[in-house]
Amino acid sequence: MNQAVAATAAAASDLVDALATCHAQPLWDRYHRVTRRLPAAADAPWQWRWTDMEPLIGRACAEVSMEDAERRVLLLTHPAFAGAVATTTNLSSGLQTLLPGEVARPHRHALQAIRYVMEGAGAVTSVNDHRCAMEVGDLVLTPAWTWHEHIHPGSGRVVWFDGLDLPLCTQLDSMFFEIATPGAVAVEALPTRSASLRSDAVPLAPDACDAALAGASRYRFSGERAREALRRAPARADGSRLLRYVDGVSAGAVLPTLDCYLMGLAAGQATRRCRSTSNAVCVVASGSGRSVVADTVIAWTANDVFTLPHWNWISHTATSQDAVIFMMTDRELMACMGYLREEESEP
Ligand code: GTQ
Ligand code: FE2
Repeated sequence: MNQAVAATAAAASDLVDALATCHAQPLWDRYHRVTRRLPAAADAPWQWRWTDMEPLIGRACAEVSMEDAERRVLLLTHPAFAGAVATTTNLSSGLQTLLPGEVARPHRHALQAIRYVMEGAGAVTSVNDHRCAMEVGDLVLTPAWTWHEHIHPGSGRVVWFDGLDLPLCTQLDSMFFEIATPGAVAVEALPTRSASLRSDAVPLAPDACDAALAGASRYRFSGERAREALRRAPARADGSRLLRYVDGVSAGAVLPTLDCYLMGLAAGQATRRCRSTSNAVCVVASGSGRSVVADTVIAWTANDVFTLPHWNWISHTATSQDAVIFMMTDRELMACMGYLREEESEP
């Protein structure tokens, strides 16, 4: 190092130290560490196999009573977010189980959540006292600040996938929580912002669309209707069919932070490779297949859960006739923030 360069470096470091005493930093020497060229998801794609989780659900039912649990949920937590409850960026999820006769008491929170039923029937989720029946394939919404309880007057255990925006809500420090007291007043959810409809997805409205009715059907999408609509949806160029669950009033995403889809795959035909700044958690509704997520191959079958972290090239191929995947994404969140970027290429 010549003297002039050394003197400049010493002066720079002196300036850095002087800035530090005032809790300031120079941007110029760290610009490309602060402003990265590309997203780089913290988490690798991950899979929670039903064959691994099912016995643990059985154990939780045997070992944990609803007197001891606000909710009997096995959280699906990715190791890359150690210490935080996150399944992938912005999204958390879990497997919740209710046994016949059990009640998960009413509460409400700022967190926004969806429930997708994986096993059983006969349970009911009350959303602001509107009773939403829960059987396999049903989707139930619990928007921010709506009272919700789960009860199971039927027979056989009911297992469902819980999807929430917990990591985002934590990051924004916007968490509120209350347990219901007698006479608690309900606030109905507002319609979501009407948004960028995917041109290649068929919209599926809730069981009833009239927000003025504000009935259970506003918060529920029956699995039977969804499967029927998926069968009728036109196949895209790669043979897949896509359904988007939409708000009955706005025809936008079901919730401001959670945007849900149902995708049917044609056996043996790889979907067009795509990548997105949005993240997804997938629940295999039926059938089997494999998904390529960057360099990772995930072989999946019914009730497996796996993640599609952002900005990985993704393609899915069914190995059975009836392959259907439920997807919870933060796509609408990213679109509203101005951060949604999506690309497609041939397989
Ligand atoms: O069912 O109300 O997985 O409040 C996490 C938080 C489920 C619920 C979760 C919750 C719930
Ligand atoms: Fe809750």
